[in-house]
Amino acid sequence: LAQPRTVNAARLHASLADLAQIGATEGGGVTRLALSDEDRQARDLLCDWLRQAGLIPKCDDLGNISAVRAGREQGPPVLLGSHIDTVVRGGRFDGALGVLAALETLRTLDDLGIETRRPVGLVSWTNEEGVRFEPAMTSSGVVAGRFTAAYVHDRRDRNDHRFGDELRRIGYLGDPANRPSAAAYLELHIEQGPVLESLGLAAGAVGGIVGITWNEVTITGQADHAGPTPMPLRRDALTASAEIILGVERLARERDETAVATVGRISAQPNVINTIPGTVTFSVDFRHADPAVLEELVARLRALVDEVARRRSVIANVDRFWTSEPTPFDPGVLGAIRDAGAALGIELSELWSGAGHDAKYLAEICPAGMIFVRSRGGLSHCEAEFSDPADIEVGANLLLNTALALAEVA
Ligand code: HGY
Ligand code: MN
Ligand code: MN
Repeated sequence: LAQPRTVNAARLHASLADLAQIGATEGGGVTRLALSDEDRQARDLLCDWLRQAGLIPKCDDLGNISAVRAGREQGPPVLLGSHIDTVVRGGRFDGALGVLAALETLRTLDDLGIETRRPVGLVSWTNEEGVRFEPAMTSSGVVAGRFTAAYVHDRRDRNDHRFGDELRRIGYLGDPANRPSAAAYLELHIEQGPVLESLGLAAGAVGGIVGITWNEVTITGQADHAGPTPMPLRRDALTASAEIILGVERLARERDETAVATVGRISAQPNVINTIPGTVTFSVDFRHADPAVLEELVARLRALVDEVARRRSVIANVDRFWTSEPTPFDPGVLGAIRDAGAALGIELSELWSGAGHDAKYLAEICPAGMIFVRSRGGLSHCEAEFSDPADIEVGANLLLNTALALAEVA
């Protein structure tokens, strides 16, 4: 890079603050679930910003919104993006930072009158979080050919609303012809973990994403009266689940210091004070960088469930419904990020992501990479999620200059 360029940080911070108003929670976070009214408002705002930047937003059949700034040559763009959907009472930076830093990159290219050889594009992926509609990263997954649009459109939320119907309801059921293409993909994201803070670094180059597998466990016992039913006669689905859940935690703790297991979602039926729970459903999220360990954790889960079910005379089912294999990112993109760091005088560490990202699926169809920005306290998926404005500026400048290198600035 001749000389590194820099973003208009004030404009980026203003856009982050504006977007964070949509779905703002009283604790200073954001709830903006995929295909909700808040998601629609955020999409409308993003499309307005894209038009104000002289771009034409396009929407595909999964609701992915993209826009491309022309390069000297035709062809697939260097695609920059992330997601604007959030978890429940999540933070204002998870996803939003990557989409708005991509927007800031496009705005800055115009401010500086820069012409690139390749087009540079922005994308906002629908339903990265997979919270309202499980699993996660469904819409980048369709573009990468890992899910069909029909499978994703048929996913249902807890109120039995169908993904495809909700997409139409908010007015963002677009055309398959508008699915974004990419010559390369780059995503700026908050780390959502403690590593950069422990190293005292503002940003990092991401080497890859760990493997993730999502399971749903269903335990069926016998609903019964809380009073007249003696303890030895009970087939309590919730106490059986409780034993399994503590076993799941033990599985990860005893495996090694990087294995993680989370039971994040649970529902007990009929969920009333004086009835022994008859049916309990809960999620089990395993993550590890080694695919063999992921398989071992699932095998141990199945053995644990079978043992508890037999001993407690309940019926158990484990449905392993999503697996995202460990994904190393492209060495060429990683090198471009490091070069941008050197040109900007920014010390970078290389680290892997424990969180899933759409970049995982893009890595299956083009050279892909990610840049991380430090998270205060390593916190994320909570209202306390925070990244320092100075760190955000560092991340956005890294994104801008890496994108320029990948797009071959004139
Ligand atoms: O689950 C994840 O890691 C991501 O936040 N969807
Ligand atoms: Mn995210
Ligand atoms: Mn997230």
